[in-house]
Amino acid sequence: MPNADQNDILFERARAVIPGGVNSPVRAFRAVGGTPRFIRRAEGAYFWDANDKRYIDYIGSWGPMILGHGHPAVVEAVQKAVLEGFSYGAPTEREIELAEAILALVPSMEMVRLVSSGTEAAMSALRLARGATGRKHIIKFEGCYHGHADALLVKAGSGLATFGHPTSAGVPPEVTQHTLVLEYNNIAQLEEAFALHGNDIACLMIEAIAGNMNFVRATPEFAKRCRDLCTQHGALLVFDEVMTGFRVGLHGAQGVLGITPDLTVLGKVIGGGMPLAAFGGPRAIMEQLAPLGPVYQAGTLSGNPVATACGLATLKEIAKPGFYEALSKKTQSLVEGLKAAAAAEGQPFNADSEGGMFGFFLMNELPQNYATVMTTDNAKFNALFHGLLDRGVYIAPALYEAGFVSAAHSDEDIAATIEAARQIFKASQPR
Ligand code: KE4
Repeated sequence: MPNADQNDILFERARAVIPGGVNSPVRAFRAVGGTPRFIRRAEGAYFWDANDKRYIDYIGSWGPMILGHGHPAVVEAVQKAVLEGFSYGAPTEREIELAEAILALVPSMEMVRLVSSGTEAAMSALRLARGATGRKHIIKFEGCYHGHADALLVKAGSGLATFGHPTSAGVPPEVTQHTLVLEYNNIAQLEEAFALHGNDIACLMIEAIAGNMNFVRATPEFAKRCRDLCTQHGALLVFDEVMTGFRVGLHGAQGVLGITPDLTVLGKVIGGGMPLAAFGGPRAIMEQLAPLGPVYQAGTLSGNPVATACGLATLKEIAKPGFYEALSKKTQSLVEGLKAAAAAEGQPFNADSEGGMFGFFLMNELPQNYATVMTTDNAKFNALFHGLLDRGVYIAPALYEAGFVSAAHSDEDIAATIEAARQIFKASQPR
């Protein structure tokens, strides 16, 4: 009897006690099929599954592991922190240090509140925007994901005047009735929405480089219109940088685009792999938050001393001179290599990257919106995903997810990835 696949065994056990066998849906491989890999350990650019098979990791915990797994300075900081205590439920100096470090790197923020997940940060920023403006309506874009707070689990209504409908059971339509869902990069729609509802809009929330539809950039014109229309109508511009913050560059997507949002939502990298996220902005807005102001927000583990130690140690490393130049160069070499491999085999393919974040599409264009991304041939993507997985390369198990390169990925890892993809492109040649 060949060695039983330990991932199958664990998956069966997991499904008996955890819905779908996972604690976050995308991990279940339902979009790509097959058995999720149960990871036993990780180091640098790699992790090993339950069969002790090694993979080059392009998930990086969906963004946080920008230094790679187990960076010595981060491990040391966490080990020291846990010996001082896991959690106090009282303020600590380290929370001040992390807040100061974030504010030094995100000039649009004068104050920041630490929380434990991107969902919590986006949800809180939304409540703050509504509280600070006294308005109810919000704008989001199809293809952007801001966590699973009820008001943000919305799909587009039938037209501009109509508001969104819930994308999830358990979300009453009353909760999403104030959420307008527009097409990403569609300036005409944006202008119409503000013309119709401008004075009732509390905020516009956007991923300025959208990693939840793989990798779609807001055009500079679109991003500027979002900024200008929010200013003109007194709505707050909220950049959800949970994924792009400290990932696409030291100053995030707002640094790449040169746009100053009113509020910024952060997560992933700032926690270095521990549960930590944040939201922040100008003092006048942030001081609307409890305990100073009327907008309530709280959290047992907010600013957790171990998570803040992990985040601080991570930020210290990425703030070092040359970090992003080296990371960007490595990511670009991956993207250019994949494009060349696909072209050599006559496969429709395009890709883009910024800093340590990349995306690719099995089409020759770079999509500008969600509808175009979703025209991807699922079967072709799944074949590529599993072909890479079999060759020890782990990319996102869904075509609408971005990829992440860490400082630990070597040139050899990049070359091996490109070669693996070339073999798959070649094999999928029409005979
Ligand atoms: P969390 O609640 O998962 O920490 O963050 C929610 C969130 C908010 N905003 C953006 C732009 C995000 O990308 C996310 C979470 N990203 C997904 C990956 N696309 C996390 C992976 C998962 O859901 O398991």
